[in-house]
Amino acid sequence: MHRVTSARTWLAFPPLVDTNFGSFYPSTAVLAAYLEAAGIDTEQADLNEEFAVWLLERARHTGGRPPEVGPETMAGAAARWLARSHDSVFDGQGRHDFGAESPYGYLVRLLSGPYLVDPDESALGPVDRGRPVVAAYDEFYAQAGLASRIPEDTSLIGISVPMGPQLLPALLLAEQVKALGLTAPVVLGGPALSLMDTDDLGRLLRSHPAVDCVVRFDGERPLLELAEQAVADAWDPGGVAGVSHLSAEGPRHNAPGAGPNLNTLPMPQYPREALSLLAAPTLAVTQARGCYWGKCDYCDFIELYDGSPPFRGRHPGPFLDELSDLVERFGSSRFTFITESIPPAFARRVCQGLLDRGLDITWSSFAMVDRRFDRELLELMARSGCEFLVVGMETTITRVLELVHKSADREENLRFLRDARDVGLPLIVNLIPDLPSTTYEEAITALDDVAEFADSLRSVSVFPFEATRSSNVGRFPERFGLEVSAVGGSSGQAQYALNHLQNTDPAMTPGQRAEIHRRYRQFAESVNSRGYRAARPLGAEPDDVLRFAVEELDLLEIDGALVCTNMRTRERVRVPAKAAAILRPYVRGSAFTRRQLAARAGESTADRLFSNLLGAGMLVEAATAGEHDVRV
Ligand code: B12
Ligand code: SF4
Repeated sequence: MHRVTSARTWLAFPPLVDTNFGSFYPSTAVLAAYLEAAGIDTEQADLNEEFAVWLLERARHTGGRPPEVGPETMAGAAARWLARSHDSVFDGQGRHDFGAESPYGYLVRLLSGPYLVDPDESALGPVDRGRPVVAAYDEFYAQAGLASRIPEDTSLIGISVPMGPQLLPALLLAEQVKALGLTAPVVLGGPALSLMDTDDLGRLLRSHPAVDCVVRFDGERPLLELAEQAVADAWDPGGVAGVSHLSAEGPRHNAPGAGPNLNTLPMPQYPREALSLLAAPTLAVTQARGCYWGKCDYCDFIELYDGSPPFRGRHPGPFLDELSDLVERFGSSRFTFITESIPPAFARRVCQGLLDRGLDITWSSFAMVDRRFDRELLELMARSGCEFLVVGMETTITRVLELVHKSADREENLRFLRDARDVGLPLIVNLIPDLPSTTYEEAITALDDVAEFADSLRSVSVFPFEATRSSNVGRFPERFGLEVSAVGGSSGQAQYALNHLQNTDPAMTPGQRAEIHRRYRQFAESVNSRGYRAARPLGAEPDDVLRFAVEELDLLEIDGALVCTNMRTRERVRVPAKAAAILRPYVRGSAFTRRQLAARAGESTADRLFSNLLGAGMLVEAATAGEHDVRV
């Protein structure tokens, strides 16, 4: 086979990371910078963002009924509504407003739900072409115009797979690229592959010949070496540290070498054209690889850097320089720090540096509860633009925290919550209701503890416990009171079923666990929905003039019943057929009063309908009865 010999690498970020819509994930930018510094041209393709746009177009072209989306689901409502309100997720300049801060961005994420595939065992075998989701991805790639976008003289194609749900689309992309007749080797890398068991990786390589090799852990050095081999027409992945490939004898997994010193890395090369399409991207700046604590037994984050020291941090100076550079070059103002948990000493110096340089940005970061985040430092962080910290608190039960080797105990956790509240530093608190050995009573106590601070939290995320095979808990389940079993629930939280260890935890009965999950979720929902629940219109008087909030509503008729979804407040009500018939004259936006409704339906029915619709945010005030009519 004749190989091309130009020094050009094409790097792609495939779907599906819906939570990254509207932003640019940094892996390709970081790798491109490293290759470019060594004289290798690179091109980057954010196919994940393109997939979001494709979904929106598909919703439009199918009249809001894409074939994979059930019409009664929230995704179905999102498809119908976005098909007619397409502009709501673009800004005045046509840039994507899909991110977490956009009021309707969540609808694009909802729309992508049916395409999210959590890879299980079946991902290791050949692709099942009968699956509708496979056909959808094939269709997406077909219209993406890969043939004209990947230069013919490309010497290497890299596909970045940080998250589990990207695995299937990445494998399909590899096949598509090979089907174009390109001879460039296809290399996959990213955390989803680094965390994969090597036996599984071997099976994957055997059944996916379109993948020439996989890079595990830090990508810079192995990718450069592979790219240089490809350019020199001397392809030999077996000679590169950190690479898994299929040799004549079967799958081979080379031990990884040490990753680069983060202080010597060039600045990430974010592609200007891709960023110019985004209304308010959050850019990522590397703070560290590895965690300065690194002891929590259920944690996978610390498993990502085999071959390297457990913690590599950056100096505050170059970190601040990178922030200044990104502000200057792209006008960016929102950043996320890439770190498992920001070290307090680093935070102090960077926050002071931000204030000294007058850098007007907002930033967010993972952090762990550490007594060195005292009230004064938390206040400095808030002042320097910290939009929020994501804190993996998990629980407040000291016994359990000690068992899994978390750093803080109950008192420290509560102190942290109190100080953050008092200085106005918003927190996103992650909770795991059922860390190994947690009893029902303990789970309730922890919930009560955190609920005390509900008003001051930005949001709460609940992650039912999931033992991953690549963590200490997965390797030594008996130390944590877990019984390995053939069956056992997977919450889907890791979104990577392949890495799930089936187990049962006898500390709670299945019924208790379900009840605990329900209570935690209810708590999280009550905190998280505060921001978007509308203030209710009054409508208390019989002659108050109201109408359906048609601009915000999706209405679906099923056998005469009406399913109303408010796309802004995310609320949904099902109006039975009889009541729907009474409301029919008004569902297109005509104004009406309770008195008018009572005349048609009787006092008590009108009262009930009114309070249900008002309670669920389906009605708004209108100017005058009968004069307002908005097209649905
Ligand atoms: C920040 C973050 C996010 C952010 C990303 C925002 C951003 N950065 O722009 C958001 C919020 C989107 C996110 C979402 C999720 N995340 Co996340 N995230 C992270 C985190 C903490 C950092 C990611 C990052 O920016 N890294 C910096 C880049 C430069 O590093 P990198 O991607 O690892 O790339 C390096 C190497 O992997 C390699 N490499 C990468 N690509 C390629 C390609 C080639 C060809 C080669 C050779 C090498 C290579 O080289 C790079 C340089 O060394 C990681 C943990 C971590 N420390 O990496 C988890 C992590 C990636 N996330 C994880 C998970 C589970 C999720 C979610 C699924 C969680 C959930 N249940 O909702 C969701 C995704 C859901 C979805 N479908 O949308 C897991 C993935 C595990 C797995 N097997 O799937 C990780 C590893 C954390 C963990 N251990 O649990 N996440
Ligand atoms: S603090 Fe967070 S990242 Fe660090 S070891 Fe614990 S869970 Fe993992």
